[in-house]
Amino acid sequence: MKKLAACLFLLVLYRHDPVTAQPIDKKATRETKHLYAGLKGMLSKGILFGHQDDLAYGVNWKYQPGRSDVKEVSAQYPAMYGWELGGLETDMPANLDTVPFKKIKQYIHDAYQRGGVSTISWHLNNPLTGKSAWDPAPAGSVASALPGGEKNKLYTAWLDKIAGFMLSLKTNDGKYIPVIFRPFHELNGSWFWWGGKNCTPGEIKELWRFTVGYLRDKKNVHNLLYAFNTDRFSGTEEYQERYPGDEWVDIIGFDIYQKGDILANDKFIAVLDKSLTTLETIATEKNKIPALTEFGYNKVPDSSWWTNVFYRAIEKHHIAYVLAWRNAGAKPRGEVEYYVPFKGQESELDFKKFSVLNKIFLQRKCRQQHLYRQ
Ligand code: BMA
Repeated sequence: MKKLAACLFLLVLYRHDPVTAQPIDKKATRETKHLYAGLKGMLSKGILFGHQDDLAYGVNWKYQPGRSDVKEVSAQYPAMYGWELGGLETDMPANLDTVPFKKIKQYIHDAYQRGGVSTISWHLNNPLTGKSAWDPAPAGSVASALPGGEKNKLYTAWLDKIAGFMLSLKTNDGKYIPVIFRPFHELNGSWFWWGGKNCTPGEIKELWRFTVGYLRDKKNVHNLLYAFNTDRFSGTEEYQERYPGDEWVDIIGFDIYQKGDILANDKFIAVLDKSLTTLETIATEKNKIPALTEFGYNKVPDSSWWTNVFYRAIEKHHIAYVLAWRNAGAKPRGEVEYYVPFKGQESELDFKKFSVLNKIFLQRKCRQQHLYRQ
């Protein structure tokens, strides 16, 4: 009996030991393996705070070296950065949000130099129609990209470009910079061609496996961790319906946005809290790293949202990171979009308070974690 207890104890220890934890890519570079272990280690330490496109632009500015809306309100850069590759597949010089890929490479380099982490999404075009990621019609788009499908050759050529980009992420001394790749996000919703009712769960699982297998085993890309994520979900069953399998995923997460007026705060806290609990249960069972892969409340119209709403929902949870979506500011069609405050925004002071909470890690505390080496 004692022996059995000892064995069980060792098993639990092994499963949660960040050093022995391994990414799905057995040939992952040393730094990538360390990053995986480091992110796993975060689960018992705190939560890395991230922001999409943080170094590229903010509300009322674009491409001004050194700037960051997060830094301007909290006196430090975020710990994580989100970047987007939509448009790379069609040889555009800039992504669908007009950020040049050359600049993105530089930003990823800068982030790495300061010990920060980059995560990359990909709003890739529909390979069947040639239109945007938001073009779900006709059904069959996912099937067309699979081996044997009429667009598999095209899709594979797109993956060659993704592989080329990932392999171009190098330090000055030639080491590959590890990044988290988060393709086919929000895949339980029906707004993207790869999601919801636009394909069968079997098809998207197959496309996921093909994608990972191709990048890792055919193109020898070994500086990636793979993040799987849904949008809001009703429970374990919905979450796992399109999950491609434990040997294909490193990080699991979901995206969630608060909508409507601040009277809905309590509802948002309850939903986020409950979803995180479900996510953590699945992550423990599967030995994966849980994270909040995208979140936000557009224009943050509540002066105490960070400490009073967002933090209250996440504080008791063990997730590696949270990524706030982009500060696009005024967009071409006139809408305004931002998810972290900028100087003078009404939640600025509260964000400052949030940024120094024990459990929240921005640049300074993140750097001390030495996520790429031990
Ligand atoms: C959406 C919006 C769009 C953007 C897209 C990809 O949520 O922010 O403006 O083009 O993400 O980054």
